[in-house]
Amino acid sequence: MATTTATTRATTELLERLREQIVALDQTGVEQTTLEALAAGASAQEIISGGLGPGMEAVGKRFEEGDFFVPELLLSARAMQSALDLLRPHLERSADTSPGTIVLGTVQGDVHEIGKNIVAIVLAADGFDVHDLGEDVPPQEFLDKANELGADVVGMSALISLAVSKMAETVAMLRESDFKGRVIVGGAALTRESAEQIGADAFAADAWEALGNVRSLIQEVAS
Ligand code: B12
Repeated sequence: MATTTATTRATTELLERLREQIVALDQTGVEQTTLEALAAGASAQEIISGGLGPGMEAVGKRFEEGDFFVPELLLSARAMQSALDLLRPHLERSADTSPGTIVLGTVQGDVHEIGKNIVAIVLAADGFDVHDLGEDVPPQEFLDKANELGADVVGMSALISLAVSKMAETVAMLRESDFKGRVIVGGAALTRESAEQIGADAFAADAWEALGNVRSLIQEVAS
């Protein structure tokens, strides 16, 4: 019991340090602390949800307040991305057969990719066949890939408000086509309400909610 408490305290401190190091744009520190947190028994999910993610939120706040500019955003994103590379092997594929095919991307006009990349890693770790189209993806590309692969689910990310209209356009194009699957959306520019308004089947606030929702959507498609 005493050991568990000590481990939890160590993890909490490491996650706090990770948040600070993201804001300090300290890539080497972020990498070291990520490895330390894994060694201390923290899961990849805890490290992302409790350390890296909140660190990026704090960076966003600094940007809003005028303390940070685009170069700082880029440096924080680079630190986050290299931590994700370290975590990837700890979210290894858990199934031999794929429960479904997902086409994923950030919509046209938006280059934010980190959140979408986390969703891709988490879904792939659960065995899904994930086709990541990258960022700034035009509606037609989502449509072509989804139909070519007979995708079960199309997942789209948007972080800038201006890109939400492109997402709506993509959903409309998918609905008008032969696409028989479901659509899930996410990213800081969306809410549950706006996701519904643009005609998506589901919304997720983070990658783990995305996983649960994708599983349910796939069941719907299969039945
Ligand atoms: C890092 C960053 C950048 C980096 C991105 C680097 C990269 N390679 O991705 C760079 C420097 C490129 C950048 C550029 C810009 N940015 Co920026 N950026 C950010 C910042 C600080 C963090 C984003 C991030 O990575 N968050 C961490 C991840 C883990 O969180 P997440 O993306 O929300 O993802 C989670 C969930 O949302 C969900 N999710 C995400 N995608 C999906 C998809 C699906 C299918 C599902 C189910 C779930 C899901 O799961 C994820 C994991 O749990 C945000 C601030 C913020 N609070 O979001 C601003 C922010 C998004 N940026 C902003 C702006 C304004 C810009 C610029 C216009 C700045 C400029 N003047 O040039 C440009 C836009 C360029 C463009 N056309 O896209 C604004 C957007 C405002 C708005 N509402 O429109 C924000 C909100 C900052 C702010 N507070 O003003 N940015």
